[in-house]
Order: sequence, then C-alpha cells, then structure tokens
Amino acid sequence: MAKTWAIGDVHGFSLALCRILDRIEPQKDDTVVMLGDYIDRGPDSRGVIDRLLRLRSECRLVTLRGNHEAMLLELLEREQNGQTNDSFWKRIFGKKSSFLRSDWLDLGGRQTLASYGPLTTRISQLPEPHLRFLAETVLYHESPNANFTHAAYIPELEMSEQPIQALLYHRLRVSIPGPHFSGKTFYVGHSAQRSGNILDKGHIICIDTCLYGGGWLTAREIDSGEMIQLDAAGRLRS
Ligand SMILES: [Mn+2]
Repeated sequence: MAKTWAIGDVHGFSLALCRILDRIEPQKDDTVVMLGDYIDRGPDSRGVIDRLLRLRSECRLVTLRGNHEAMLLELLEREQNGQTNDSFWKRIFGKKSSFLRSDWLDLGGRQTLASYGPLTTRISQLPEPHLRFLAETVLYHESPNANFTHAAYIPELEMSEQPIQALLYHRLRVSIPGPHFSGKTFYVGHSAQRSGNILDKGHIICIDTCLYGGGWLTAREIDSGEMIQLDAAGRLRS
C-alpha cells in the first residue's frame, strides 16, 4: 500500500533532510507532505530547496507554505513593487503592522541569503526555479484520513475558509484547537517541541521537534505511525 509521510520543519538543515529521505526511500506512489519552513536559521536553505525540487520526480510531493516562506514571499513582493503590504501584516500580527526586512534577517533570513553566496543581498536574486518553488507552496493538504497544515486550524471551518493566521502562525503553546469537524487527524509543524518528542493529542499531532534548536527532524508515516528522527548531522535518534 502506498505510504504517506509527513516531515516537520527543516529550517535550512539540508543534510538532515537528505538523510531522512534516504531512510524513507519514497516510492513513486508514496506521498511526502512537507509541513513548511524549509528555509531560514540553518546553514543551507538553498540545498533544502534543491533536494525538494529533485524529490518532485521521485514521489508525490506536497509542499506546504510555512510562515518563513510567507515572509520571504511578502518581502520579495516589496522588492519588486517597492510597496509595503501593511494590511497583510496587520491581519497576522495585529498591532505590529510594520514587519521589516531586518526582522526577517534576524529570524534566519540572513542565513538563507548567505546560502546563495556572498553576492546575494536581495531575495529577487534567488534562482528562478527556487522562487517558483516557494511561490507554489500551498496553505494546506487534505487526504482521506488526515489533513496537514503548517501551524494549526479553526475546528469549525472548512479548509478553504481557514484564515492565514491559523494555518501559518498559531502557536500550540497559546492554545490547542479542538478536533476538526471533519473528524480528521491534523499533522502540523511550527510549534517547536523543545522536548524533542512529538506532541500527540490524537486529533492533532505536531512533529516539529526543534531541529534548529538542537533537536530532531521528524518524519512520520500516517497509517502505520512509523517514525524516524534525525539530528542536524543526519544521525538517527537512539
Ligand atoms: Mn513556522
């Protein structure tokens, strides 16, 4: 039977991503759902995107948009149009409507630009296939038994009605949503579990196990529950 793997936040750690895919060995009919936040913080965002572009031809690949991809895309638009889309940030952060390029750089954007070489100072300098990859990321994925988002969801809303704030930004330490009306289990990332263990509430399972903070990259197969965890150097959790 075809497998469906969910993989948590990679944040620029390409070696861990490559090693976990080596272990999963996804087949043509298998689905890999990447939960977002491919870039920023870690050393090799460029390598992460390169690997995901290759993965497209190896299996069914779903790449969700994380808040870090959303930030990059928003700043790219500003570079290209010279405009500040204040309403976008106001919707998400409320009072803090003036999200700045410097905020993104401090959140790991600096490392992302550096991974493209010392002459890369603007997002628009990224290779066109990489910018297209980032723009093509999706806000959620639905399968027969499970749904997937980067951060969370609103229990009573259809997926197409979910607000960006819930899908990309909500922190589970603030509140854990109740079961979705569909009855499906949700797989999410974003809320880094500093314990290194996944957060499994039954109806919502967070597999961001804080790779960038010395934790693990987690992959979980949604039917069997099989789980693989590797550190930034690609070493299996014992
Ligand atoms: Mn995130």
